[in-house]
Amino acid sequence: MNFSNIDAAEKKVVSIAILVSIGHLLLIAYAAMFLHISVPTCQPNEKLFTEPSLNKIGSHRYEVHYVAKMWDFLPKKLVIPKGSTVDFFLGSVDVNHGFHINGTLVNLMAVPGVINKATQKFEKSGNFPIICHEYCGFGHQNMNAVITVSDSATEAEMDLGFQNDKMNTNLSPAALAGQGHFNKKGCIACHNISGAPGGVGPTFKGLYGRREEMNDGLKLTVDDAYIIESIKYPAKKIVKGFNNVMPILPVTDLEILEMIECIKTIK
Ligand code: HEC
Ligand SMILES: [Cu+2]
Repeated sequence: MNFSNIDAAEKKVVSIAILVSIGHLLLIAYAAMFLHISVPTCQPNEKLFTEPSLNKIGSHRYEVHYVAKMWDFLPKKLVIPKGSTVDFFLGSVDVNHGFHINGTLVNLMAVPGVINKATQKFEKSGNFPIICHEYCGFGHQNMNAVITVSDSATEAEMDLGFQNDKMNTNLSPAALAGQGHFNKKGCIACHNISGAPGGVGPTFKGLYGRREEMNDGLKLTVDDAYIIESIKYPAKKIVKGFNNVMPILPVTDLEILEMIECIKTIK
C-alpha cells in the first residue's frame, strides 16, 4: 500500500480520528486507574442465575446478584452498612432492561443470557433508588428497587418485598412454598394479594372459586385446571378488563400446584 496516494485531506481526517480514539482510550484508563470509576464488564464465565442472592465476601464487602424481570428488580430492597463496597452482578430472565443506581455511576444493561458486573463503594448514607431506563413493556414505569445505605446497620440484608402485602407465615408447607414462588418468579409485579384495584393483572384475593368473565364473553369458575392453563398459556383466555400482557414464566408443574395451594388461602 502506498500512503502517498492518499489525498491530503483524507490523511488529515484519518490522523485526527486515530488521535481522538487514542485520547478516548487514555481517558478510560485514567478514569479506571486514577478516579476509580469502575468500568462495567461482561462476565462470560459466571453461571447464569434466576434468583437473587446476597453474599458477604469480606469486611464491608458484598456481592449481590440482581435479577431483572418484567417488571421488577430483585432484591427489591437492599440494606448495606455505610462504607460498604458492593459487586453488582446483573442478569435478566426475560427481555432487556436498564439498571441505573441513582446517585452513583452504576449504569448497566440487563440482557437475557448475559451477566454484567459493576462495583460501587457507598460512602454516604441514604436511599439510592434503582430504576429501569430501557423501555421493556407495558409495566416499565413500575420497575424499581432501592438500596438503603445505613449508618446503624452492621450487616447487609436483602428483602424480596411482597409488594405492600404482608407475608403470611401461618400456611401449610406447600402454600408457603407457593407464596415464595409468587415472590421469586415476579408474579407480584402484576398480581396483588390485598385486593387493591389498579394492578396490571387481577388480584389473587378471592381468586379460587370466583365466577369470572373473559373478554370473549365466556363465563367460568376459577378452579385448578383454569389456573394451570392461565399460567402455562396466559394468552388462551383473557380476563375481561385486562390486557394480554402476562408473560410465559419458567415454572415447573410442582411450583404451579404449590402456587394454587397458596391462592386457595388468599380469601
Ligand atoms: C406482566 C404482568 C404479569 C405477570 C408477571 C404475571 N401475570 Fe398473571 N396475569 C396478568 C394479566 C394482565 C392477567 C389477565 C389477563 C389474562 O387473563 O391473561 C393475568 C392472569 C392471571 C391468572 C388468571 C386470573 C383470573 O382472574 O382469572 C392467573 C391465575 C395468573 N395470572 C397467575 C400468574 C402467576 C402464578 C404468575 C407468576 C408465575 C403471573 N400470573 C405473572 C399479568 C401478569
Ligand atoms: Cu425493565
